[in-house]
Amino acid sequence: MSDFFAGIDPIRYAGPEGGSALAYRHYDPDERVLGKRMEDHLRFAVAWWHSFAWEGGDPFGGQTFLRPWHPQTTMENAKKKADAAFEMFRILGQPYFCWHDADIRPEQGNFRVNLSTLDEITDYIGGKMEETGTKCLWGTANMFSHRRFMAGAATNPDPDVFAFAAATVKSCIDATMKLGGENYVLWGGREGYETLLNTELKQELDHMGRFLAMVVEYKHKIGFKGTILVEPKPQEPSKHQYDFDVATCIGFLRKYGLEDEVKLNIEQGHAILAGHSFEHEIALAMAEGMFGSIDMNRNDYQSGWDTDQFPNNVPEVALAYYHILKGGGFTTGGTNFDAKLRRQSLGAEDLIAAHVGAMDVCARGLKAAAAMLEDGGLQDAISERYAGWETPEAQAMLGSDLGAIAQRVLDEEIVPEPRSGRQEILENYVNRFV
Ligand code: XUL
Ligand code: CO
Repeated sequence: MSDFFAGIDPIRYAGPEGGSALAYRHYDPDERVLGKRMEDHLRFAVAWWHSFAWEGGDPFGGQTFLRPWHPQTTMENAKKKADAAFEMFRILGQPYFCWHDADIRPEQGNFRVNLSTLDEITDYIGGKMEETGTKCLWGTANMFSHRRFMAGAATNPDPDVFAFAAATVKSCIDATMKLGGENYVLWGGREGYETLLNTELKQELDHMGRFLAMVVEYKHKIGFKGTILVEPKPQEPSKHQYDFDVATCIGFLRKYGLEDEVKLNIEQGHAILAGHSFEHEIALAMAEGMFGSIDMNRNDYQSGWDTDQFPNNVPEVALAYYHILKGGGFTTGGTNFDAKLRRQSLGAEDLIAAHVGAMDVCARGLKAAAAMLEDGGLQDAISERYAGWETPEAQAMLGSDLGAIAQRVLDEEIVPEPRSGRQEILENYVNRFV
């Protein structure tokens, strides 16, 4: 037991008018949305790194949070941190959590020690999962914080770092499988480069492709049933990251023959950094059959960096879930709050309130998305806009050639008539639901 959250009762659904600051107003796990429980649609996960490991630093100053499990350099404190985590999971009642190896055990620098501490802490966490029923959505390896990874992991010019990274990922897939994880994520924070002056770009891409293929081979070898996910991000910490956005990742996966094996974990803030909207990234991954999971957060639109704030914009979230529902919803994926407090938000109550608010925003977004889908107005407008393609002549054109098409334009004196895209009307329509 941890007393970090002492005095905070489990959060209950109190309805939209609920009085207390710490109550769900929209997230009711058992409420049915499109015939399925809300909890089963959203599949919320808490991120161990931001909620428990992050100490409140920024580029101009260090730690602001003084947690009872700091410093995070001993196994004793790793266990205290796990106690606090499971106490928070009990209060929130969310079904899942996600972790990096470096979040859950101290980093002691030597692979043999890292292996045994990971084993010890996953025994400890596994016991708590059994007691409480909280599950692991995904695990991952942190291959971007330690100085050994400063020039990348799979893309490092030093083969010893490639080897260390491969050993680390093997241990983290093993640990994810041990904890019943439903996915395994690779985010290549330093898989990229700072300057071409010292970088062999093609070789690095080939190494990254081979590394990912080895991950897939290993997953099959040990019978891990979870989904392998890669997480796009354009930059930060690297100046250029190879997994820039969904489109880049899809091209990469196809080049290395991994398109049927690997799916995407899409983060709102990363989409914004890449110059896209969240729903664009989701819709593109859905269209290509590579949608896996989401990291839900938001970026500050003025800062231009990855601020990882908790989501609070219902219209944006509604459009994201609209595309998720339209594509059939999550299978092994879920909604992971890859989001951290502001560094002045010191209290245990701040941490709980951040998650409660975020879960409510997602629940409102989901309900709005479901209502739009049921109403069908957006789909009707799209079907109408593309209706011309249902004619036999239009379909035949796709199997034709430029010469024949040109002849038809001459023969039939085709003069296209521009039509309204009705954007404002559709924006007004969406606003009726959010
Ligand atoms: C970093 C980020 C990571 C990944 C997991 O921007 O999103 O936390 O989600 O490594
Ligand atoms: Co993320």
